[in-house]
Amino acid sequence: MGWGSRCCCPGRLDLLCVLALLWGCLLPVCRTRVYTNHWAVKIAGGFPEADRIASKYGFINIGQIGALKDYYHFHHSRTIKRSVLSSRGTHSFISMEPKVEWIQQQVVKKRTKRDYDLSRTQSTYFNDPKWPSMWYMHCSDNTHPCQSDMNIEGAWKRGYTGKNIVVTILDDGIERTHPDLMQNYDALASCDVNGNDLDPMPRYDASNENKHGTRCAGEVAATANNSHCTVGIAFNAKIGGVRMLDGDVTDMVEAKSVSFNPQHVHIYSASWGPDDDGKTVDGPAPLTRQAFENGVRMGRRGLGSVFVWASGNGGRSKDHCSCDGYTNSIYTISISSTAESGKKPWYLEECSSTLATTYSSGESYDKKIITTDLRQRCTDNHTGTSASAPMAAGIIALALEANPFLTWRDVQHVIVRTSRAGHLNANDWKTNAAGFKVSHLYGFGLMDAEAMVMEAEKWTTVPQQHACVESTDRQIKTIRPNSAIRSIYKALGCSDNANHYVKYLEHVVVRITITHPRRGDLAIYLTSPSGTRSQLLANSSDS
Ligand SMILES: *[C@@H]1O[C@H](CO)[C@@H](O)[C@H](O)[C@H]1NC(C)=O
Ligand SMILES: *[C@@H]1O[C@H](CO)[C@@H](O)[C@H](O)[C@H]1NC(C)=O
Ligand SMILES: *[C@@H]1O[C@H](CO)[C@@H](O)[C@H](O)[C@H]1NC(C)=O
Ligand SMILES: [Ca+2]
Ligand SMILES: [Ca+2]
Repeated sequence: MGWGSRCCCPGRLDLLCVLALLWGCLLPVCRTRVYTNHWAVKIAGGFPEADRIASKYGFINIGQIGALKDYYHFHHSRTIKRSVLSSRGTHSFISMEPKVEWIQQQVVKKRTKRDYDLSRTQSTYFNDPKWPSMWYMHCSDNTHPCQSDMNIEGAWKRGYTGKNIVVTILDDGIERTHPDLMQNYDALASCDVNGNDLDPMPRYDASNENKHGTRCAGEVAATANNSHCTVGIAFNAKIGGVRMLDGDVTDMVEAKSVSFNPQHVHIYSASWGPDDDGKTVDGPAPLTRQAFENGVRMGRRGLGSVFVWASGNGGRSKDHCSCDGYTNSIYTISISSTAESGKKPWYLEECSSTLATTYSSGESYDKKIITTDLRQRCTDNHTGTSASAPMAAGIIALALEANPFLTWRDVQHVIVRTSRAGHLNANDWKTNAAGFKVSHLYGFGLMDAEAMVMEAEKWTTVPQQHACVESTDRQIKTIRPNSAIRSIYKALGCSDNANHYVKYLEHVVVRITITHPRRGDLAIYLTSPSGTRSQLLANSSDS
């Protein structure tokens, strides 16, 4: 079964495991497909040719899909909007057109926002009313200090506040008229994929369902010292929003979003993903996979787009973030959360692809995240890994201001070198052969903004990436109940290649196909030559 495919016969799991000096995994899902009346089509020959073919078969050509050349978004208004059957009318003969290289009717993907419902003195003087209570920005001077500081003020004091850095939030919109956002709002970093226009304003309803993007945006770039609301971590950065979660999420919608204006946007922050239910295995389908690859290769004039991702909120369902192909990708920076106390939050998902951690909510008595809210308000109860990813995006913006020439891989290296275990509570901290402390809960630890800007200032770009690809004999092996297969595969690190053997390991991507009815019965480990053991998939008794 193909990896992008979401249909699922009982019992077949496809694993694609990724590890970034660390590790992770994914697999697809058992669910009925729901087809939309949108198609992604690849047509060579430019826009006029695409238009001609669209009208010949009764489609409307909505335009190129994000930055993907030759890929177009076609709409067919006479097809029903959501159907469990793929469309079969005369329009389906379009696939026979010689110029049509590839076509795919878009299916609805379930994507869940990563917050959850909840019903001092300081050294920098800002007149914003919420500043004194923004504990994670100046935690060392609180009456109840958190014991590790992300040193954001330290980065500010070195002159970095996000100037000339552009961040966009891929979510349910951004309230661009919010008094704390309008000054830094960047229309060029914003669009509305759901409404197919340029205005990312959220849709308002009684329950404020679409508050999530506006909350994330304020964490990054709320204006400082304007007597209003809060202070963003990169309060002089430009901030935009891509409205893409308020509608059917398809591969095409995701691809348009992650490839939106890649020569202008530097950092994309996403706090959503597949269901965190402990059973799902899902990840980017072909267009989005290609959009990620194009982003790191060509975005930011070849330095690579920076994609920051929330690691997931499925802790209570024993979800494992390796089963989420977005957080798990080597192209994304996957961010976990810790509570004020340094304790593991109840929603935290463990896995080896997590790179680092920022503060967020914890138990009900722990402080939460303070940020801008829908309807020009502020909130002091933003929560979950949703709150952690934008915080990381803001810190990365400070580092990119300190050194705008960091590549997407440099950014990951700088994070690994500067994050700290601090007081973060986990029973699996270990020091790997490269000398870094690492945990499946927190990656390389709590991010440190001041250390990051200092490291960025003096950073030399890492050497070119080399890929060493090895495969097994594809022999079928059976796992007997309550037993393990040891040493399924022993990698050689391309040791037979004099030029390209592995000297320094950056990422590992593991693809495994397993047929089994229940994800929770399985555990997969990867052990490094020096003995660092990474769990690629955790077994659990209840999923
Ligand atoms: C969360 O914050 C908002 C805005 O401040 C407030 O209206 C809401 O009542 C708060 N919810 C809880 C559960 O505290
Ligand atoms: C904020 O504005 C006040 C005036 O309202 C000023 O005294 C203070 O120095 C400013 N703070 C910073 C950090 O610029
Ligand atoms: C995972 O499997 C191991 C070995 O069978 C077992 O000891 C452990 O309790 C399991 N963990 C969970 C969470 O079920
Ligand atoms: Ca403010
Ligand atoms: Ca998850």
